[in-house]
Amino acid sequence: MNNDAILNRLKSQFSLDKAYAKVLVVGLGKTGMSVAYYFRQLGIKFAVVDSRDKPALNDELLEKMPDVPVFTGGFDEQLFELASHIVVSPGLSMQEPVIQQALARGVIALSDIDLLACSVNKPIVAITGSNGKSTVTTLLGEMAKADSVKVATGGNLGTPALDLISDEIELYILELSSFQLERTTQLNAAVGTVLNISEDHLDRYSSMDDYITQKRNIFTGDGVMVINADDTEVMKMQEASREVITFGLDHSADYHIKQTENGPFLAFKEKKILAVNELAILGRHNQANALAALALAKVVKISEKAMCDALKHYKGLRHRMQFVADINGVRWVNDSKATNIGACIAALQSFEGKKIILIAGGDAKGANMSELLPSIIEKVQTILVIGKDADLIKQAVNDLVPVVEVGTLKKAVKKAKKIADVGDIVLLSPACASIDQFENYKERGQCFASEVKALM
Ligand code: UMA
Ligand code: ADP
Repeated sequence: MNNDAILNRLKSQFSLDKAYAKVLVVGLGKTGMSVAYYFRQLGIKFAVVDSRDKPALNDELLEKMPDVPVFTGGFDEQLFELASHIVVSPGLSMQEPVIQQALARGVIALSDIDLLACSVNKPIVAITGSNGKSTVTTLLGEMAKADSVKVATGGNLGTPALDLISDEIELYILELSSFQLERTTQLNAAVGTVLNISEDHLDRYSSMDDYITQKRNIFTGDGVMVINADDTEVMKMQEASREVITFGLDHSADYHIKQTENGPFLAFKEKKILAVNELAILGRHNQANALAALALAKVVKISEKAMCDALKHYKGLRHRMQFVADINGVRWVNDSKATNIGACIAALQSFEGKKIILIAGGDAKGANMSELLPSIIEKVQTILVIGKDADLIKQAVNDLVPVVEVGTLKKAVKKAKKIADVGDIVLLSPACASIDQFENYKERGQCFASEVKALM
């Protein structure tokens, strides 16, 4: 789309008139920087504010746009009082008092995702859920590439949505977090999905209902809804006036697993698509992810051959159920991205028997750890707990399975080495965020992998 067309849309959808708008970009991380480039390209004036003394991308902004006013080290109320529009980064809660006061005064809040939706006229696929977002986003991206579609994938995945915009792109695939969705009002994706709902980010939301309400925003508009038939909360999101496609492992669904004499198949209604044993990604939860990706791909008209090619080759992302090493018959698996309970349960359920030595703990983000208990009792022989909320896991397990408080990941690896026997699996699947002890889940996963490799 050309700049004039985008400016017209911004004016009609958000009353954002280049001549009069006083835009405040709130937050100077990756998102804030992408918003700055976007407004600069459209010739819209703006200021930037960040509560941190030295925000992540301050130097880049100063270098690339030295004329842009930047305010750091706090949120000055007066600055917000001058604004007609605010674009708030996902890392910031919309409950910040200055933001709430601005909204009460009638300031218009929009997100980078709203801006993207205003600025492209190619289909957008929008993917959210408590778990599986990155896997489904990248898998669908591989399906599109296998069909020679010029595709851009990003959002919460890493590349900010606005940095994806290019005239060449034929399809946008966005991974969206509840933080991004909570401030997005005009998405209107061609197709959207909520993959699943389990407890997460309860340090940011007042209740599960609040969290679920934000997730539901993915369906704003009139696009096709891809719904997980196994998830009662997601099932409730269906709208009678909309086209709905379902997927599920346990309940009747359009995309499901069909048992045949040649084994289980991914199937659409009666039609077999691909044998489950041809999937390159492993674990039952990944069968659900594959079904969701098939449903989304069908809506955006990706050929079935391309879908199957991708499913046969896509091996998944790092730090998600990643095999690290087999040392003297003990398998070590890195699932550092399991930052909530649902992901940890999925990991535990991916293994047969009761052979897992589980390394878990970190920042529980307000979650109730006792939900892990049934899977722990079924699958885990010993738990090594680490991090800030180690005690929450210990209390939840209540001696029903041996728990050892090791404190750090390095110590956990050493302890696991001592107690593991041939045939055991040492699984890092923390059910918690990493930020109490690491920069992020990647650093945690790398630490695990290097400690394990040092044992070889
Ligand atoms: N912050 C301040 N003051 C500010 C602005 C930010 O203290 O004025 C803090 C935030 O509280 C947060 C950090 O700075 O701790 C980063 O926040 P941000 O909004 O500036 O982050 P960005 O660099 O813009 O990255 C964001 C997403 N980050 C978050 O949602 C926290 C990235 O998702 C996303 O990849 C990126 O936009 C591009 O779309 C990361 C993430 O952790 C991977 N997501 C959460 C998750 O997956 O669980 C939701
Ligand atoms: P997200 O982007 O939503 O965090 P990822 O694909 O990065 O999702 O996976 C995060 C964690 O969730 C990993 O531990 C992974 O094994 C697990 N996971 C992936 N898909 C599912 C699913 N459908 N249900 C439960 N857990 C899942």
